[in-house]
Amino acid sequence: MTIDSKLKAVIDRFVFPGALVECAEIKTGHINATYRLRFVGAEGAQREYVLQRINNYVFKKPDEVMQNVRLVTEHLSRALAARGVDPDNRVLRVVPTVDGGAMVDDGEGGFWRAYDFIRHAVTVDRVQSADQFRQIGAAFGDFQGMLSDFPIDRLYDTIPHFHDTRKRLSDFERSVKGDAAGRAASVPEEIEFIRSRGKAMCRIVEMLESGEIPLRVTHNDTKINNVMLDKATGEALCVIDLDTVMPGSALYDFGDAIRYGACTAAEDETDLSRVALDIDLFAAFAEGFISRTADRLTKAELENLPLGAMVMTYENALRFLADHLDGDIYFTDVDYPEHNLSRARCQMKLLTDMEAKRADMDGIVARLIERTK
Ligand code: GN1
Ligand code: MG
Repeated sequence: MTIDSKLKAVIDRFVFPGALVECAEIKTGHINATYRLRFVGAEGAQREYVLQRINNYVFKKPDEVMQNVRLVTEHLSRALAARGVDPDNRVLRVVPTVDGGAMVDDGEGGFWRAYDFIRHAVTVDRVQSADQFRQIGAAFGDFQGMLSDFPIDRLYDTIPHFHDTRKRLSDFERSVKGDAAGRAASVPEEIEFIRSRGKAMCRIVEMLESGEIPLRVTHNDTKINNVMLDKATGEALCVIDLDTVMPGSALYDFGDAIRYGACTAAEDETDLSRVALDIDLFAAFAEGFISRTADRLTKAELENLPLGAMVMTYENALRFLADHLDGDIYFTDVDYPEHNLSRARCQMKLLTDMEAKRADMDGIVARLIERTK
């Protein structure tokens, strides 16, 4: 096994047992660099870990990210234990560093952390069945539920204004004006799409401000591939990717899961005729999610879950388009120059379909709420 000496130096600063026998990069997600490590201990026992370099362009204060992750994982472990469930393999566990920290600073701008590898598990990038998506909905619902008694003021806002739609809009206008990549003139319809819905899509921010809905511990990145599923049974084991855990709204978590998982096409599909909301998948996820949160979320939160799906779809459209205008500086994993534009258009098509299906979504959610009473 050949391994980069800088990477080896980082690995040596964590409390891993035994000898490193494998180190492989896992290509997933837009944001962090990820490696899978395998160690063999004295008695031949194998242990696996995930090592990640935190993207410090996105996360300006990685120590605060890790502080959030530590608090939340500890809370989840206690909540599971209180239910009589062994937290091993069900909650991420942060591997300590040799000096007792949660993160290694490599001195070159890189910040690294490690987790126990979740065993016998897979993730899926596309939903394979309604039943699977119902389970994923239950997993994210449980996540919300178990954290509903977490003292929110102990969490850092690690990416300030992450889902502040109003701020996203003003940043968007700055990108249009700045036109750093000289692309604004080629996308007038897309810019208009964002502008025309701006006011309506700020509704969640308004509800948080007015107190109509409360701040909650939010995962903030509830794509289906952030739930690890048991390889054999398909059962949801563990919610991962906790970097964006911070104060937010339950509507964001519900909404982003729908945006990604209940779409009939990939996030960067260029054939827009293939992009739509799969209403059956919406219903399945909503059923799983609401079954675990009905007694924890307020009436206003539950009733507005469909709005969450629309706002998250809008927000991603806006962010992909802004980044296209900025010259692909945030979503840097572009395979071709218009890649972020394709992603933006796909989200716009999905939102348009959600607008058409709004009454259906509302009806499904109303029936599910009624059923839990
Ligand atoms: C990013 O890296 P990934 O794929 O988990 C982004 C999300 C976006 C998503 C769009 C910290 O998540 O907010 O919705 O891409 N994460 C961050 O695919 O910006
Ligand atoms: Mg992520």
